[in-house]
Formats: sequence, structure tokens, C-alpha cells
Amino acid sequence: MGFAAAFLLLLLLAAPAAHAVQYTVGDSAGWTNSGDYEGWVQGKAFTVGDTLLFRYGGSHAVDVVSKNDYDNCNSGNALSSHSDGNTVIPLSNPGPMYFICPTIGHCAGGMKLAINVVAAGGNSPSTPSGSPTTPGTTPSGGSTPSPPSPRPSGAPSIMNSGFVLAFLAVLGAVLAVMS
Ligand SMILES: [Cu+2]
Repeated sequence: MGFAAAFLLLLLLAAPAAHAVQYTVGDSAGWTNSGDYEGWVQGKAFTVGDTLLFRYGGSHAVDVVSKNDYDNCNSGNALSSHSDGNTVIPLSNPGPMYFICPTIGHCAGGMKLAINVVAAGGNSPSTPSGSPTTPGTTPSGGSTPSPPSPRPSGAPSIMNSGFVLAFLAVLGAVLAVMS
């Protein structure tokens, strides 16, 4: 138990900063014909690797459609259709994705969702502090090259990670002893 806890803690801390997000469409209200999905997408950054979860009752379904069919509420050419009530859609590729409910009148009433998926790792704002920002060595136009800095920029972060590992080892030992 102690080792398991320490191991889990180690995994947690060593996990990369990339975190896939599962978005529940419509949040707690789910996928319904009274939802405001244009409003729901506001402020969300859908990224490759994330997933959408559609939760809905038996009168609804989810069709993945083209933009044209989204605009026209046409479910006749759906790229994929889902009616299990608990549909997880992986966002595998960057670009727009379109979803409608194929039940008569629902899409026209607003039960439709359009999102834009962006590529992962482009400009992730959640870069950990361990990666030192290397300043771009832009030549200032003069003929004198900038002298190379003798200070190894990697040293502080290596020392930090060494400290964290040592701390984890001690913590794991303590947890193992305590249990
Ligand atoms: Cu519906």
C-alpha cells in the first residue's frame, strides 16, 4: 500500500503537462433540444486529443455531419451516427467538426453544435517552469556577433528535478514505513 501510494504520487508528478480534456456537451444539461450550443462553445479551446461527451435521452441522437449538412440540418449523409445516449467523440484531427441531432425539428430548433479543433502542442500556455526560455539570438544588425554566454542554461532545471526526485524518494520511503 505504501509503495503503491508512493508510486502513484510519482506517476502523478512525473506526468507530462499535456492533459486531454473531456468536454460534456451542454455541461450538466447535456445534449437537449433546449440547449444553447453556440454559447456553450464560447471560450473553449478544443484540442486534438480531447473528447466530447454527448449525454442525451432516447428521443435524441448525434450525427457527425459536414458543414453543409450542419447548415441545412440534413442528417441524410451523416459521417457517423450515434444513439447510445452516452457518446464519446474523440477529436482526432484539427479543423472544424459539426454535430446535429437527426430527430425531426431538433436541429432546426438549435440542437446543433459546431466546433473548431486546434492542433495539440502548438502554443500550449501550460508549459511548466522547468523549461528555460531560450532567447532568440536575433542579430542586432551590427557585424559583431554576440558573445556566447558561458552560463549553462540547463543546470538549474536539472538541479530542480534532482531535488524533486530525491524528495519523492524520501516521501515514498516515509509512506512505505507509515503503512
Ligand atoms: Cu434531439
